Amino acid sequence: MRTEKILVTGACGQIGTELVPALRAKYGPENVIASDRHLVTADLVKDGLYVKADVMNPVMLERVVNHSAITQIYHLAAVLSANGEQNPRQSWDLNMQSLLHVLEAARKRKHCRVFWPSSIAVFGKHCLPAFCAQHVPNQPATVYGISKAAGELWCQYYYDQYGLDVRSIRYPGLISHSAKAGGGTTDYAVDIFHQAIASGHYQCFLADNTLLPMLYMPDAVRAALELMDAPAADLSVRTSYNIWGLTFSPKELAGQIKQYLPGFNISYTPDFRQRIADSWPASINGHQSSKDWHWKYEFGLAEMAAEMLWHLGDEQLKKRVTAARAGLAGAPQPAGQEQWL
Ligand code: AKB
Repeated sequence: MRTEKILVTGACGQIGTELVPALRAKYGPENVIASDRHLVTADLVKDGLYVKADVMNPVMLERVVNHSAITQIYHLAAVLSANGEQNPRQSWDLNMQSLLHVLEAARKRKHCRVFWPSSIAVFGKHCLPAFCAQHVPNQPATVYGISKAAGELWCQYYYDQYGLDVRSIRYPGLISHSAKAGGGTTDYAVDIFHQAIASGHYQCFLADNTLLPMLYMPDAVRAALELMDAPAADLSVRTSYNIWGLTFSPKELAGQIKQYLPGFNISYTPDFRQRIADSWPASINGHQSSKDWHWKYEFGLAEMAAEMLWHLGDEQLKKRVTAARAGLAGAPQPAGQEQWL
């Protein structure tokens, strides 16, 4: 079995902060290079290899890939949906150029597998609002979504033309306790926990009943690892896979938080991000990923909210969450969304 040598770009972002430790645990810290364009002093540097590298510089990227004989690249660097709308041209350039640089570096290196996160932002107004299927005409409404939709086609192209083993997931909103959200439309689902604990109040930038697909970060990280481990012959999608996950609204999430912080209150002041959220489906159909690589998420809304509060809370809140969860042990769990079909 060959030793995998892994490069992660955009490693200091929301996904990288949890994916890099998972990769280091799986492949050994000596085999995983975290990289970002900012030199950071976080655990990513302390706990393993780190290079300061800009994915917009193809020469530098290829030097790292060749010098370390990289066999897998996780290309995470991107500008997300809300930030992207502030500077569309710059976001397009970063999202597209960096992907093309990575695909080229991997193609030239040969036998180098690529993981690239796409997003539910590829979906647009002509998609079904619920259980949006894998293959639909997608007309994204944001520059981020346009760059992800185009990127998916580039992945398919590199697979078809050069046999490049590139794999991708259309991530929904991701919720993590160890990394702040990074400029997306689903950020509220992370910020709400920080504000609930810090001040007992959250002013939400989406309307109370806005349903969006979401996933807890440990599930998102596991999905990337499982897809990258799947036998190539089993994969029928080389653009990007829909995956099953959660669906909830700000009001429903606030209700979960109130169970542990009864004084918590939320107000709603929708801003420009409401238009983006309204262009996305409330849920997606992940049937193909379950079929091809057996994807199943573990964390439901209640488990995710309890875990978030436990990780972010003080000793008192931790105790309250632990006690409440112990009381629930053995109780029937709510059905996963795929069972509603
Ligand atoms: C965003 O809100 O832009 C991202 C995403 C859904 O891809 N979290």
